[in-house]
Amino acid sequence: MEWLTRLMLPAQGSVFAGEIDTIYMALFWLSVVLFLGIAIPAVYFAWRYRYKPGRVTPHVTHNTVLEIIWSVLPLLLCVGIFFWGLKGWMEYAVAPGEAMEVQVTARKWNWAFEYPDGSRDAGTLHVPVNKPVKMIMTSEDVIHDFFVPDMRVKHDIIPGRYTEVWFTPTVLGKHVVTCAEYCGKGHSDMRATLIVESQADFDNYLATGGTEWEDYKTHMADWGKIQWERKGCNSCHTLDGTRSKGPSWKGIWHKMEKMRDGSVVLVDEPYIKESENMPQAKIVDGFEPIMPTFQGLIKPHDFEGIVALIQSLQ
Ligand code: HEC
Ligand SMILES: [Cu+2]
Repeated sequence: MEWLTRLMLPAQGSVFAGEIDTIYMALFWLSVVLFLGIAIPAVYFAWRYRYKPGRVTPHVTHNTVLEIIWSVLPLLLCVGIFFWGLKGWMEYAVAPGEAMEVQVTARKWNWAFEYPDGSRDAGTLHVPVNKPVKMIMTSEDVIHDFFVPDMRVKHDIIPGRYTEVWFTPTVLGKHVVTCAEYCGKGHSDMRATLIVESQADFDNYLATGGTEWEDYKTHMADWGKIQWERKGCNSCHTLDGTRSKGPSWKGIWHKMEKMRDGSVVLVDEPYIKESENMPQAKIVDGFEPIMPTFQGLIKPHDFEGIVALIQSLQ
């Protein structure tokens, strides 16, 4: 009957997909048996006891044995199904502690994902294979619903509140994420792609903040510009030579920069690194020592991008 399961249900992409399918198919077969067990006798009896002139229906009031059977059996069945479902629900209600947390923001009509390291993406959700992931979800407008059929997870997302869902993906490749709560005109377009990949690919993905690795290597300066905006360097540094609260980055690469104390420093990678981590160590002549430290806030690849950006501004 495995083929029928495959015909009726989407691919099994997570650890608990198999278990959910088992209970689903069990309920399906139970329904088939009950349906046939009721419908066939009903049709048969309608024919067998059809109207015939002169036939008198005997007067039957009740049948205690039969009534007990048809009350107690369904009761036991329902209680059994309840506890079977409850067991699964308990297992999947709470994510394991080591699960990676992804912040999901749903809005009319797209999805935004944010990873523990601050990387963000819209429309694609990357997760490493065989590791539990936990979605912490909220909505910016109306009620949406995070539904990944292959993972057998589906959960409402409510504005002003956080809801959670977790799963452990087991199948590499692309899976569909869709909204399962009618949320207006664009509801049917509200889709995203879940990409399950190896830990190494996932690490690369995070390292490049959502761009392809090859892409990133050739567009490092673009990545630097994104960091310049995201990390707030743009509030004090311009890229076009205009003086702001800090020196513009245009033309500073490999320049001999004059410091407040009269010394002269070559603007190279170590100097940029020092400016980022210990901005007070050397103060550029003519500027105030107001730059905050970014120690620990700029990942190595973000730094590479910033350096590439500064190099590109000749
Ligand atoms: C609050 C304003 C402010 C922000 C935000 C800021 N800086 Fe600065 N930065 C300055 C000032 C002022 C100077 C010059 C004085 C000094 O050397 O500390 C400076 C100097 C520098 C220098 C040396 C420039 C030169 O011409 O020698 C580098 C490199 C630099 N900042 C990088 C960054 C990076 C990277 C970021 C963002 C991650 C950043 N800054 C964010 C104010 C800021
Ligand atoms: Cu929606």
